Amino acid sequence: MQSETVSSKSLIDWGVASRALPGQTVCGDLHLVQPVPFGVLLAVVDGLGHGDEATLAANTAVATLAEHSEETLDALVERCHETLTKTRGVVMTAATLRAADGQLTWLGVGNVEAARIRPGDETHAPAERVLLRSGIVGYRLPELHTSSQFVTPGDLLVFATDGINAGFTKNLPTSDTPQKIADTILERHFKGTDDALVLVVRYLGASHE
Ligand SMILES: [Mn+2]
Repeated sequence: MQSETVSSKSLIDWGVASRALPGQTVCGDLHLVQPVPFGVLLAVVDGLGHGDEATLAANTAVATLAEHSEETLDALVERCHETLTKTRGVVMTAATLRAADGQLTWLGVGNVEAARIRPGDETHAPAERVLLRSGIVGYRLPELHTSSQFVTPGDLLVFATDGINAGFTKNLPTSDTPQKIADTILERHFKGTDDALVLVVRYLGASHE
């Protein structure tokens, strides 16, 4: 018999791949994977435009999320909206994964795609996609409504900014590591006209060792 400590370390496995717009040295797309007492906070942020100003906006958003990571997603997005008013703003999708029962809650403002994929699903169609409401954090917020669902061990969450072509969930090598899956998506679907970032998270299950 052993006591089980739930930590975000055993909750997920993840990997990220990103690339700047050709000719730029910095990428304005950033991610956050932050352990919180109840599980983990995940976010992908796309600073508007590219270059230093986009990176500044994205950095500000990620720092705000990290600083207040225990708050609800709506509260976090509102905080980002306040801290980003003097920047170009960002689009973002943020999610929390609760260790106790695998509840996923997510929220998207603008066009950072997020999909839940069940490995072995031959249709390769995402089981769920985050509902994206148009808006810009720091400039114009839509009404914020989170949605929740329960994930199953082995499920993948894939976040992608708009520097990645639509259709990135097709034919994924789902048995690869999250890092390899992220690299594969970037390789196959990088548009080349914008910064791009892919975050891949595999839910391992609350009691995973
Ligand atoms: Mn973009």
